[in-house]
Amino acid sequence: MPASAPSAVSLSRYLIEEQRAGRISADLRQLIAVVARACTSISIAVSKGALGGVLGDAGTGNVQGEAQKKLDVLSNDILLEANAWGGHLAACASEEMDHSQPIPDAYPRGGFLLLFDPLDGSSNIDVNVSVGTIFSVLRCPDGVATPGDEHFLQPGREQVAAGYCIYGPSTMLVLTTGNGTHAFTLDREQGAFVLTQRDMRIPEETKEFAINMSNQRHWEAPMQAYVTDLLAGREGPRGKDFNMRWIASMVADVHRILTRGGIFIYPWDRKDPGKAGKLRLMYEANPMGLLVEQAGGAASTGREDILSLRPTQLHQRVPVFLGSKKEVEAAVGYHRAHDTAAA
Ligand code: P6P
Repeated sequence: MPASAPSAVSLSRYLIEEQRAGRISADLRQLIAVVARACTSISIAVSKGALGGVLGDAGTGNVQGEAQKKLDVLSNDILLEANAWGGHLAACASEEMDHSQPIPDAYPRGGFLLLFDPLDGSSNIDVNVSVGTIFSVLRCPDGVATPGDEHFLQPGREQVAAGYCIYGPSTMLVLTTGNGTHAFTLDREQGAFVLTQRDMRIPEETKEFAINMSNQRHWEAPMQAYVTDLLAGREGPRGKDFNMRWIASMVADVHRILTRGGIFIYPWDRKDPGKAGKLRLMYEANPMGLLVEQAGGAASTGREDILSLRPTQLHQRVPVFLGSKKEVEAAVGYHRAHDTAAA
């Protein structure tokens, strides 16, 4: 062994140590390594920007009714191709695909289900703002040879791994396998992710909130009351001034919160009353909720723990309040008080 300073811990070494400690299986270790390699390929494509011929719309739409960016489609393809031969998956599901996709018979299959938002925040791509990949790993139910959408419908607490890769000034992979939340930075020269922050912790208190204020007139009463009190600052009932940030890339807003605290909110609003919220439970709220909880934060719909929800549809949407534990509890308190008064 070299006598020099302790060597940097690569993602590969971290995962082997977790496997040796009995906290993850060899198959899960290898699945995460495949996803990380796919994220490295996406990072390379994203960083080319206009030079890569990958900006702008793909001219197609997804099941969400959203116009797909070229990079949405490319990122989705990269993740599917990387996992086809991985041998650790039984099926994949994606924001960009109407239904889940079993690993074809011609390819090796494994015991996990992988869900992902291949390029979250892609509306920011054309203005060069950070975007990211969000992923969630579930176990394929025993005895299911060819999983369908219904086999993905497991509560967020069943996740065996969750993470995101943020493509910003640096590319970072933030990961949990249920033993804390850890950050790895891509060393482009080595082509490897290096552990740069072990055990991220979200401060319980915060003075920073993230929300799209343009929707304020569409929110329900407890949401109006909660934000009004935030804006009242130290003269108001909260007794302190708050700052606001909104990047409109969930990965970037959540990464800031994991790094320095805050509360991220995308509540239900009356703009489209039939929708429970904007963000998707299975491949946005659940993985982000697990990462945040593992870092000492909280994740709620405003009324229920996100990770305890029993999913009913692959692309279902939920209201999202996540981040600093005491601030999420404060927001939930406004909703609870409203519901009690209305009962
Ligand atoms: P709005 C991106 O489209 C996304 O799904 C999240 O990444 C982000 O937090 C949210 O939508 C932004 O929504 O309504 O502010 O554009």
